[in-house]
Amino acid sequence: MRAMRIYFAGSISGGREDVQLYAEIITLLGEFGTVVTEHVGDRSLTAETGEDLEPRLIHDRDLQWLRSADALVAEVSTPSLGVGYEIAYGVQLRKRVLCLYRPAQGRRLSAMVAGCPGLRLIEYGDAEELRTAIKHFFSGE
Ligand code: 6IA
Repeated sequence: MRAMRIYFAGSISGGREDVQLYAEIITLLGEFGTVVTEHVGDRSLTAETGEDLEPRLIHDRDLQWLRSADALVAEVSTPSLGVGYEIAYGVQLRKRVLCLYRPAQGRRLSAMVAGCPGLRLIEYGDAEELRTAIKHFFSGE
């Protein structure tokens, strides 16, 4: 049986404040399958420099990876147009979609994610809750 392919989505142009967290999530996801977007957790990929590729190439390549994936996991605490777009695309393709959100004072998750029936939204506060959320999602609970 081939390993599950997991597309991880996290903010790039939207801000890289959580990049360390993305790297930790990617490591956790590695226990359940192959993460096809490891670069999202790469510190050297910043909002300013980004990848030195044409936007069209990035768009087409990322959507191809998403089509080839079994599941989409998105960290949505830092708002990102690209992550929102990928979530919508994943939901349309009827992929399994997990959104991970860290509530904090002064921010509110977009209703387009919070109210979307085609995805699973889990709020977490610490690394333990994050680990449990991911484990439950992949064990089908
Ligand atoms: O709107 P954002 O940039 O925050 O969107 C982030 C999401 O879109 C991530 O989950 C990625 O899958 C995808 N994405 C956006 N930009 C890139 C990129 N280079 N390379 C790979 N995936 C990307 C960024 C270059 C840019 C800063 C000019």
